[in-house]
Amino acid sequence: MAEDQPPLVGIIMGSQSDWDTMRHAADILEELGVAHETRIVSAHRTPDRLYDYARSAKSRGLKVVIGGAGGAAHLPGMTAALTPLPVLGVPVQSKALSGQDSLLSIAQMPGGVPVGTLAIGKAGAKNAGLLAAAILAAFDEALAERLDAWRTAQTDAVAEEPQ
Ligand code: RP5
Repeated sequence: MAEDQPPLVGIIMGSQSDWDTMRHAADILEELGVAHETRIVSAHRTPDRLYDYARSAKSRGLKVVIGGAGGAAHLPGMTAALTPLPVLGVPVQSKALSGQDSLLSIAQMPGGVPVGTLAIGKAGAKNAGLLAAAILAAFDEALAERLDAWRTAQTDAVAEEPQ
């Protein structure tokens, strides 16, 4: 369904090595039928690609950008500096510091340039997908109903007693 539509959410990540984490954002958007694209865009290794991506994101029809990076994780912040779109940041769990470095790099933005920072790792990527969907759902009743159904199914799946 969503594959035929122009992407509304851009999922970008600093490296191929981030995909294991960031695919959880893509999976949720897929499940909810939200058209999205995925790209490797590194703030440090491909700065021109970052500039082009962020500068053109809005005019290409994207509504939300999810950026995931680890270590000196400047990707979400630099993206937020270059686009007026809402940017959600996912701190990828780094080897050296378990993602504490990523978290602080993404969360500690200067006032005036916001990045909506999620949790470290898989939970953060999943929640970034859900949050992007919730932002879009404010203007899309059909998506709001799918998101409600997803949340109800999650609630119903919680057993009262451990097995
Ligand atoms: C960051 O450096 C990426 O976001 C990644 O999390 C981290 C390590 O990248 P690789 O050395 O695995 O490519 O830019």
